[in-house]
Amino acid sequence: MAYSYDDQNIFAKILRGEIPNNTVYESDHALAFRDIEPQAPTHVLVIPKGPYISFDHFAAEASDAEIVGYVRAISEVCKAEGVTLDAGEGFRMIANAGAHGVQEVPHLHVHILGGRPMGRMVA
Ligand code: IU
Repeated sequence: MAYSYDDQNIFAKILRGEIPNNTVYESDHALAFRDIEPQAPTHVLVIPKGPYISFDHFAAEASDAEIVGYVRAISEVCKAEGVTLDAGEGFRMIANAGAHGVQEVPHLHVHILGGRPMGRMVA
């Protein structure tokens, strides 16, 4: 199925500054903010600034600079939240995609969850 990016999605509005958010990190290529319904002591969403719906879309279409910037942003968030293996107890990263992935907001976002042991992954 062909995709088309909806620039009225809530994260696009956040990126344009039309809706406030609780930013924890920002760079040229990425923005990270706290999830409004946190599922763990640390629950941060990391989004690329470009118009990408899902991780596969991003991985196929983004420039090398965008990809490196996004991955580094995830690293910086994990460090700032104290959940890295070096400074903390680890974390879970989730990127839901599409209907079967139960993706609510159609702009790529990685969930960084930490601060407590997660449950075993089940589908
Ligand atoms: P999902 O991976 O698309 O299912 O998750 C969307 C997340 O976005 C979910 O955890 C919401 O709580 C979160 N969220 C948010 O942080 N701010 C918002 O304005 C909206 C959703 I709408």
